[in-house]
Amino acid sequence: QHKFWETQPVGQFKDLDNPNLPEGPIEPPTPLSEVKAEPYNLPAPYEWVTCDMDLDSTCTEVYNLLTNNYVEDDENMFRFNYSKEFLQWALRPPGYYKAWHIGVRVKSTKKLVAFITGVPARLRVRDQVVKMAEINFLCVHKKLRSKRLAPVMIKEVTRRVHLENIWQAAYTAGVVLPTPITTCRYWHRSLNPKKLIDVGFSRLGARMTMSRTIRLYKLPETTVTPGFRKMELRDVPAVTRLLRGYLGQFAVAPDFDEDDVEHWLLPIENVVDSYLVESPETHEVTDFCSFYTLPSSILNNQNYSMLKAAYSYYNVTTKTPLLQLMNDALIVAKQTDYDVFNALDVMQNEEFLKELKFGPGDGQLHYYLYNYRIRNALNPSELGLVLL
Ligand code: NHW
Ligand code: EN5
Repeated sequence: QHKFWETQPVGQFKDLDNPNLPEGPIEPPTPLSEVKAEPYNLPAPYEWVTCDMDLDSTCTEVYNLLTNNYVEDDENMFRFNYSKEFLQWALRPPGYYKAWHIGVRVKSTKKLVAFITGVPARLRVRDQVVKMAEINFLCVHKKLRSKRLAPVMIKEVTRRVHLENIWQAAYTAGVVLPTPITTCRYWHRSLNPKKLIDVGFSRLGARMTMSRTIRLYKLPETTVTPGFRKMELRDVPAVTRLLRGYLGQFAVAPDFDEDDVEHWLLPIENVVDSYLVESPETHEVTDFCSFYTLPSSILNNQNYSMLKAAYSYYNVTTKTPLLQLMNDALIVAKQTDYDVFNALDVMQNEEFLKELKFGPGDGQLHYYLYNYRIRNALNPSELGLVLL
């Protein structure tokens, strides 16, 4: 069934009903001298490369590989189109390792045909803070699929993570693997319903006309919360305090310090956006919301080639009702020309999804840990982690 995953230190399906297995690492670290010093063997035509994401030329090659070969929806109508600026942001957080940005090239032509990455992160699982790698952007060129290249790439990134004395990882996937710590659903809030319907992202509801649909999703021109503004560098300490206080309640969540918050949440145009509420009276930062920008290529449409999507990231309230804060997030996303605002049913998101007219999507997102067992699957609302 899973010839590769059965050999890996991950929760296995056969153990799902076993209540005696302890929570925590599945296997202990080995001495670094026992970590394989040489890269795994690739089929003869290919070679490993470390991708220097500082180089615009390398970034362009990675961008092109992903733009043409990365994740699609189940009907192959849309494909994620991460921008170069986004990739540079996602892959160079505080303390990142260049060696974890791994490419596979054709030896003879140097063409980039596969990619996988890790970035370091501290994740808290219940009361334990664990150093981990977040693995993302696994991609094999469409013409090289089903040749068991992915397991070699996963073993190679694992080896390079081990060399940094890190023994756990977190990752997400749209496919079911052994075994999810939780399974989330994507929800979608139409901002530009006419375009979404024209490109087949959504459908006109039963007994609905286009003009009724446009009216249904209409939003105010301006935000309503007094003191709502974009986050700035000077806000990093206050946002870190807010976020740390908030994420403490979830079973699995990142352990962010100020450097992490500066990197992951300070606005970068067309990459990540953060807004907060500064009390007009006390100047205290009381609430915070954020989203990242991930367009999708529209694969077979005469009129449009790109869908501009915002993805809900981390949101925290202490004073403003969450519904009102997220409505303001929708308003600024609409102002900045996004077509759709997406969110997972993680954290407290269920509190606003239905009320703010998000509808359930046809995609799921499964969350996984490598070499760390969790005794029972979590409810999505117990998860405080969003991966890009
Ligand atoms: S999820 C997005 C993954 N990328 C895509 O879906 C892009 C389009 N698809 C492809 O490029 C976000 C290929 O289909 C890929 C598979 C490359 C996906 N995760 O080479 P084979 C991430 O990037 C298993 C894990 O023949 P292929 C997260 C599959 O179950 N495993 O397939 C990445 C089978 O194993 P099994 C996946 O279609 C997390 C084997 O691969 C997978 O040519 C990585 C088949 O290989 C997936 N998304 O290439 C794990 N998709 O046992 C990190 C398939 O079932 C683990 N497979 O026989 C932690 C590592 C670090 C540890 C540190 C201590
Ligand atoms: C980890 N970093 O399936 C990424 N997207 O619902 C890897 N559906 O956009 C894992 N099929 O439902 C990625 N429209 C896993 C997700 C892969 C991409 C994916 C889904 C998520 C998606 C759209 C389009 C479907 C097109 C046909 C969808 C319905 C929207 C509608 C709006 C109005 C209210 C009801 C819902």
